[in-house]
Amino acid sequence: MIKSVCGYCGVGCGVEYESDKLSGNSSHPINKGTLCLKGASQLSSMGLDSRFTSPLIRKSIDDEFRVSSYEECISTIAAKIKSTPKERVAFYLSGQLLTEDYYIANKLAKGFIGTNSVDTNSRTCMASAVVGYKKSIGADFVPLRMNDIFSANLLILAGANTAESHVIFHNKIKKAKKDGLRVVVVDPRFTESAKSADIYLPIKVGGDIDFFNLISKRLIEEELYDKEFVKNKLNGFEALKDGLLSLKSEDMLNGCGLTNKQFEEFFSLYKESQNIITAWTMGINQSSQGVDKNLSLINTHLLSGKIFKQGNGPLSLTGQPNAMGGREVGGLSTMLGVHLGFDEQSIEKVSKFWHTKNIDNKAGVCATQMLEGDFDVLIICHTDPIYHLPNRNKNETLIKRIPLVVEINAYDNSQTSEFAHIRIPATPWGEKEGTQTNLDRTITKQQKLGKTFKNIKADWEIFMHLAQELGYKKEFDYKNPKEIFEEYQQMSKLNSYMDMSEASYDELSNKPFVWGEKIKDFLTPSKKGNLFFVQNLNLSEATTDEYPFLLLTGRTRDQWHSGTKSANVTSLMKYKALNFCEISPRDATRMSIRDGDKLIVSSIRGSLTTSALVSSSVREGEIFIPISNSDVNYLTNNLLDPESLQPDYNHSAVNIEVVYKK
Ligand SMILES: Nc1nc2c(c(=O)[nH]1)N[C@H]1C(S)=C(S)[C@@H](COP(=O)(O)OP(=O)(O)OC[C@H]3O[C@@H](n4cnc5c(=O)[nH]c(N)nc54)[C@H](O)[C@@H]3O)O[C@H]1N2
Ligand SMILES: Nc1nc2c(c(=O)[nH]1)N[C@H]1C(S)=C(S)[C@@H](COP(=O)(O)OP(=O)(O)OC[C@H]3O[C@@H](n4cnc5c(=O)[nH]c(N)nc54)[C@H](O)[C@@H]3O)O[C@H]1N2
Ligand code: SF4
Ligand SMILES: [Mo]
Repeated sequence: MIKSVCGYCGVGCGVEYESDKLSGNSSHPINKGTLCLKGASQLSSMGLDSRFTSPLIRKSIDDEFRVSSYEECISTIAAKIKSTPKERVAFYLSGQLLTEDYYIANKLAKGFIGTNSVDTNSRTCMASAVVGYKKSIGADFVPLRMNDIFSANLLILAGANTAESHVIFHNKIKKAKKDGLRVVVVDPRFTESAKSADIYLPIKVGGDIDFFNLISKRLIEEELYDKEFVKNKLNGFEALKDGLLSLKSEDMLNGCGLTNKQFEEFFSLYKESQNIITAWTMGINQSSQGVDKNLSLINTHLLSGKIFKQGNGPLSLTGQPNAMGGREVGGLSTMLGVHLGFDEQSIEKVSKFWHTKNIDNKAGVCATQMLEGDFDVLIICHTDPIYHLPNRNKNETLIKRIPLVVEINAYDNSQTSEFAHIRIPATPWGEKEGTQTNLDRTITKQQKLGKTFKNIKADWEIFMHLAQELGYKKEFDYKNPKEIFEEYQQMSKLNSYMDMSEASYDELSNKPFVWGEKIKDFLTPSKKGNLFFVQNLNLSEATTDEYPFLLLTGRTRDQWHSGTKSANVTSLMKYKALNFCEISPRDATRMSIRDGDKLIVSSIRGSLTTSALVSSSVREGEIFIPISNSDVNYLTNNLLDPESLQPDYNHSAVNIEVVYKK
C-alpha cells in the first residue's frame, strides 16, 4: 500500500493506493478516509489521452511546432537566458507545484539568474489574504486549524462556497453542525453552502467591509470587545474606534445590502457565541479592495480577542493544494524565501545560505502584471495564465510580444500552449513525489503511484537541468526531492518561527507534519496585533445601461479550473455542466429566457457563448458563470487591489443577448 495526498485542493486529504485502487487514507488527520469525487477520480486523470508527452519547439507562434528533444529545449532556453538581461527574465509558477519544484525555481531565479520576477497564480487567489495576515498579525500565518470548528460555536463563511470548493472541510462542517456549531453564510449567491446554513446573509456584491465594520462598530458601542486584550496586545484601537464611530450604522447596512432584521438576527447569534471562526476565500480576496476586506474581517477577531484560542480565529481557506508551500518557500515576487523579504539582512542571510552574490534587492514583477512587463523570457509552469488572468483579449495581445514563452505542462490542452515557443512535458500527480502544505499548515508527501515515462521529467528536474545548463552544476546537484526538501528545511531555520526542520521527509506520507503549532502569539516585532480602519470605497466595476448585469464567477464541485485534469473524466462530468450561465427567474421571465437557451454574454472587453440556467441562486441583475467555462476571462475586468495586486474577478459589468430559442 502506498500512502500519498490528493493533488486537487487546499484541504489536502490523504489517499491510499493499492491494487490499482485509490481511496481515502483512514489514518490521515485531515480526512480520516473520506475523499470527494475529484480526489477519488485522480487515477483517471493520469490516463487521459490529453496527457502531454513530447517536447515541442518553434521559432514563432505563427509556425507549426516541431517535435524536439528535452535536451534541445533546455539548451535553447539556457542560451536565451544567458543573452538576456536578468531583469527581463520571469517565472510564472503555480500553487499546484510541489514545495521542491518551487524551491528549485525560486533558488534558480532569485538566487542565481538574479531576477525577483518569480510569481505564481496564487497572486490571483491568496495575495490579499497574505497581505492582510502580514499587516494584522505580522506574518503570512494561518493561526488556527480546520478542526477548530469542532470547538467553535459559530462559523461565518464569507465569500466561500465550501460545499463545492473545499468539500471534505464542508463535510466536517456538517458533522460539527450536528454537535451544535451554527453556520452563517455571507454570499451574494444562494450557494450550495448557503442551503445548509443556519443563517444566510445575501450581502450586496462588494459589501463585506461595511458588514465587518458594522460588527466591529457594534462590539465597540456595546462594549463587547475584549478590553484587556485590546489594551495589552493591539495597536491602532483609538484610530479604529474614531473611524468606525464616525460612520452611520444605517449607511453601513445600506453598503452591505442587509436589512436591519437580517443583521440583528445575525448579531444576536454573534453576541451569544463564545467561540467564533470566520473563514473566507475568493469572495473576499478577489476584490479591488481585497486587502481591506481581509483587514476588516480580521479586525473583528482582534477586537473580540477571538484569536490564538482554540475554536477561534480568522481562517483563510487556501484553494490550491500547495499554495501554502509556495508561499512558505518564497514563490511570490514580493518575498525572497522562507517568509523573508528583500531587506539587507535577509538578502545577506539567504546569499550566505545559497552561496551566491546575485540576489537583487528589489521586489520583482507580480503575476498579474507580468504580461505587460518588459520580458524577453517567460517561463510558465503548472498553470495557464491565458485562461486564468482577467481581460483575456488584452492578455492574448500582450503575450505575443514576448520573444520566448516556455510552457511546462503535464497536459496538452491548456489555453496558453497556443502562445508558447517551447513546450516541455512534465510528470503529473501520481507519477512524481514531493511535499505539499495544505491550508492549515499540514505537510504531507505525495508519492509516485505509477511509472514515470522515461523522457518526461518532474518539474523540479526541469528547473534543475536548466540551472545546470546555465552553469550552476554544483549549486543544483540533487538526486531526488528528498535532498531538496532537506535543504529547504535547513533554509527555513533562517526564520525563527518556522519549524518545518523538525519534520522527517521519509515519514511525511504516513505521518504528516503540522508546522507552526507552537505559535500562539502575534508575529510582529512588538508581539502586538494591528487594527486598521478601512472603508468600503466601492471601487469595483459598475454596471451601465449597455452592460446592466453583474457577472459573478466561481467553482463547481467536480471540476478543477480550466479542466485539463477534470473536464474529460467521465465520473466528474455528471454533477453540473461545464458551461452554463445562471440567471434569476425574474430576469429570465423579463427577457423570455428559458433553460438551455443559447446566450452571448459580453462585456466591454470580450464575449463568450453559454447556455441559460434559470436559478433562484442568483438575484435580479446578477448572473453566474462557472470557471469551468475556459472562456470566462474574456469577460472579466482587470482592476487590481492596489496592495496585493489581486484581480477583482467577481464583479464585471456584462450584457446578455439571446441567440436563439431551444
Ligand atoms: N471543485 C473545485 N474546488 C476548488 C477549485 C476548483 O477549481 N474546483 N479551486 C480551488 C481554488 S484555487 C480556490 S481559490 C478555491 C476557491 O474557493 P471559493 O472561494 O469558495 O470558490 P468560488 O466558487 O470562487 O466562491 C467564491 C464565492 O464568493 C462569492 N462572492 C462573490 N462576490 C462576493 C462578494 O463581494 N462578497 C462575498 N462575501 N462573496 C462574494 C461568490 O458568489 C462565490 O460563492 O477553491 C478551491 N477548490
Ligand atoms: N474569472 C475567474 N478567473 C479566475 C478565478 C476566478 O474565481 N474567476 N480564480 C483564480 C484562481 S483563485 C486560480 S488559483 C486560478 C487557477 O488557474 P490555473 O492555475 O491556470 O488553472 P489550472 O487549470 O488549475 O491550471 C493548472 C495547469 O497545470 C497543468 N498541470 C497539471 N499537472 C501538472 C504537473 O504536474 N506539472 C505541470 N508542469 N503542469 C501540470 C494543467 O494541465 C493546467 O494546464 O484561476 C484564477 N482565475
Ligand atoms: S476535498 Fe480537496 S483534497 Fe480532499 S479529496 Fe476533495 S479535492 Fe482532494
Ligand atoms: Mo485559487
